[in-house]
Amino acid sequence: MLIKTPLASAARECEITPEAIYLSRRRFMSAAGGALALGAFPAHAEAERYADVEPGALPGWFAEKLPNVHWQAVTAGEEALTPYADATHYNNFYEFGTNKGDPARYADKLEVEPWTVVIDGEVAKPGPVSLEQVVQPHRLEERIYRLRCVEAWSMVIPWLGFPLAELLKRAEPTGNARYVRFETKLAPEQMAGVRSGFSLIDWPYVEGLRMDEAMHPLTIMAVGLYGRTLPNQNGAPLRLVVPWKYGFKSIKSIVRISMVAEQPTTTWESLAPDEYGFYANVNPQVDHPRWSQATERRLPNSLFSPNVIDTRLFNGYGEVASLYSGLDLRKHY
Ligand SMILES: Nc1nc2c(c(=O)[nH]1)N[C@H]1C(S)=C(S)[C@@H](COP(=O)(O)O)O[C@H]1N2
Ligand SMILES: [Mo]
Repeated sequence: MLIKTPLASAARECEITPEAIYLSRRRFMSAAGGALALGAFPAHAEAERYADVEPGALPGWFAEKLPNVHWQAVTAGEEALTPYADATHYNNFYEFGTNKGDPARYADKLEVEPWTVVIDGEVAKPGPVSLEQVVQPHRLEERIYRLRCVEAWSMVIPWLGFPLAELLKRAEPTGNARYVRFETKLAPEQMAGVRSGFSLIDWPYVEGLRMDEAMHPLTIMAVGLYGRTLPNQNGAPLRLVVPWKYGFKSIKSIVRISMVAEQPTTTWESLAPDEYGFYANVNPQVDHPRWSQATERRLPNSLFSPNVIDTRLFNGYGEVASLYSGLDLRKHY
């Protein structure tokens, strides 16, 4: 999503990523024995599925949720999960740099403990809440979703999270709440990409949803993936996941959730409004001005197995279509 330099950045990423993935695979293979010994998973099948995931200590707020997780609450059918190493080493998180390997390299600097989220705006119960308070009342569900980036690559990721609707209702939105605005943490001393000034983004990263989109049961707040907490590069400790929209809507490392009356100004829309819309629904018939959106590269891929598949309207989540009846999807891209 680098503005004006798409070819240069694409070439660079192709060269860098396979090496990063190769190295991390080797590391995970040697760690695989230890992952099972940790015994953090309630069911044998889950442990098998995620046997190659990096072992590590789990924070209390997460560990206490694991025995009651609703595994595979939503699946992607027969579609294979993207390997953990790819999902955690091919990332967009511009606060840590614009190359796909930068977040995995630099996001460990992000301090995620303690973490506070401010909930405010058109709500009866505003206030700062700790991460523990945000998560505590909710049962975690595993949602295996396709993630389709606007750059025409995609993955299949098993998130752990809960419906955003449940969290918003706790704050008791007023009748004036028509949109939800989300903000990412801004900590330049921890974020090499912010300090570099290279990406032209006016920080903090901001995203937004219409209230009915936010309340849709497919929209989740994610706190984990592959049976673990979120790695920093994937948006620890709390991020949005909206599977029928381009990946840039799924904002990471959230510190503020505001219910508002007016459509919020969002990061990519304000940077290049003719290229990135507020809605950003996945749509194979509405091309990006500089490339087609009809197909996508399902990662991992390579020169010899490009793994190109057709992109589907709403990323295959056709049940959201009723949210947009009467809306011209070409105009409101
Ligand atoms: N704060 C923040 N959130 C962000 C981004 C970002 O640069 N900063 N990139 C977005 C984009 S373009 C995509 S495709 C997804 C990638 O999520 P993943 O790295 O977990 O796959 O995160 C989204 N959320
Ligand atoms: Mo993206």
